[in-house]
Amino acid sequence: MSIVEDFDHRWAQLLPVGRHSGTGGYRRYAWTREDHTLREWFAGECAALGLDLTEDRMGNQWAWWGDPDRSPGVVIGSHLDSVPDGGAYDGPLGVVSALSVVRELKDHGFTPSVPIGVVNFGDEEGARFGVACAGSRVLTGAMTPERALGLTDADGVSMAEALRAAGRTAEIGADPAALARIGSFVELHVEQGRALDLMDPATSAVAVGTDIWPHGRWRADFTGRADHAGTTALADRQDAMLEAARFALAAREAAARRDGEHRCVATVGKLDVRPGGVNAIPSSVTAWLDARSPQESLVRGVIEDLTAMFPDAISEESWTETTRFHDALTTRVRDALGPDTPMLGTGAGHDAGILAQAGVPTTMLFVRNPTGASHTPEEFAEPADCHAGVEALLTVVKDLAA
Ligand code: HGY
Ligand code: MN
Ligand code: MN
Repeated sequence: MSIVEDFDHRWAQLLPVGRHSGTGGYRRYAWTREDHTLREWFAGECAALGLDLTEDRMGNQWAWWGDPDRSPGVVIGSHLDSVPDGGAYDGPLGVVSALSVVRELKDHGFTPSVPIGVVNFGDEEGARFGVACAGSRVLTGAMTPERALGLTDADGVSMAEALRAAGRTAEIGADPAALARIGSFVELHVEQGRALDLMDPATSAVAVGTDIWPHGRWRADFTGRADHAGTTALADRQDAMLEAARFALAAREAAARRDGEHRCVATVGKLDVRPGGVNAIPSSVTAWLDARSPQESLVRGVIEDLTAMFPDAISEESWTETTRFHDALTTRVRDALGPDTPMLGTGAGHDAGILAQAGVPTTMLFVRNPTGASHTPEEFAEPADCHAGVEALLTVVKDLAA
C-alpha cells in the first residue's frame, strides 16, 4: 500500500467517530466516550506498527520507535479532540499523517538514527474545561495540576471527576522526563485561514510555520436577579444578559479600533446563562472572550478597555505569548522541502506553541485550506493537498532522522 493509500485508509476509519448526525460536526471532548474510542484507536494503530505506547503524567499518548531515553527523538503528531461541532481536519490530519509516515518508513526498511515518536495530545481545544492545550500545558508545567483538576465543564463536572469517571487517576502533573525525550517536534496541521490558497496556485500546498500570534481567553461574570419574564416591569429588572450583551459589543469595538496594519480580533463565543429559562430574567451570565493579534500590545489594549468598562467582571483564563518556532529547525525543515516552500504564521493556537514556549525545538507544517473555514463542519482540505502534506512530513522526518 502506498503512503497515500495508507493515509486514506486510516482517514476513513476516523471519520465516523464522534460525528454528530444532525450537524455533521465533530463532538470529541476530553475524557468522554468518544475521546476514549479515539485513544483506543490510536493505541491500536501504534501497536500494529510495532511502536511502544506510553502516556505522560497528563495522559498524552506517545508511541515510540526506538528508545527515547537513550537519545531524544523526532516527534510528529497532533490531537484528536475537537471544538463543539468542529471539522474533521483540525488535529486528526496531523495524527493520521504521522502514523502513515511511520508505516511508510518501516515498510521501506528505513533505519532512523534517532527514535521517532508519534504523539496524540489530549484536550487541545479545551472545549470541555475551557483551557486550550490543557494536555501540553500540564505536561510542560505551564498550568498547575491543581488548576487543571479544578476546572469544570458545563455540567459542573471537574476535570478530576472526569478523569476518575474515565477510569483514570487524578494524579496528573508536569512530566520533565517525557519532555526530555522530545529532541524536536513537527506538528502538521490543516491551515485555519486562506493564506496558502491566496498564493500563486503554482506554489506548494504545504507551508512551514514561523510563529503563533499571542492570544488568550478571559471570562466575564455578570450578576442580575432572577424573576418572571412576563410580570416584572422593565424598570424593576436586574437582567444580567444586558451587561453581557454590552460586553460582547464592546469587545468587538475594542478590537475593531485596533484592527489595521496588524490584525486584532476578539470573539465572545460562549455564554452560560442562569437559570437558563426563556421566561426567566437571567440572574447570572458568564461570557467567554477569545482575543488575538500578532501584536501583543493590541490584545492587552482590548483587555484594558474592557476592564475599564466592566471593572471586577473580567478574569484571565489563559494567556499565550508570541511564539516563534525554533529558527534552526524551521530552516532545516524548509530546506528539506525546497526553497520555494512558503512560510506562514498563524492566529491559531497549538500544542506545538506550548512545547516551543517550554524550550522544545518545534515547528509546524500547514496544509492548504481552500476556504479557510475551521472550527466548523465546513472545514476542508483537498485530498491531493492532504497527500502533499503527508509526503512533506515524510520528507521532513527522513531528513531529521537520517
Ligand atoms: O483555538 C485555537 O486556536 C485552536 O485551534 N486550538
Ligand atoms: Mn482548533
Ligand atoms: Mn488543532
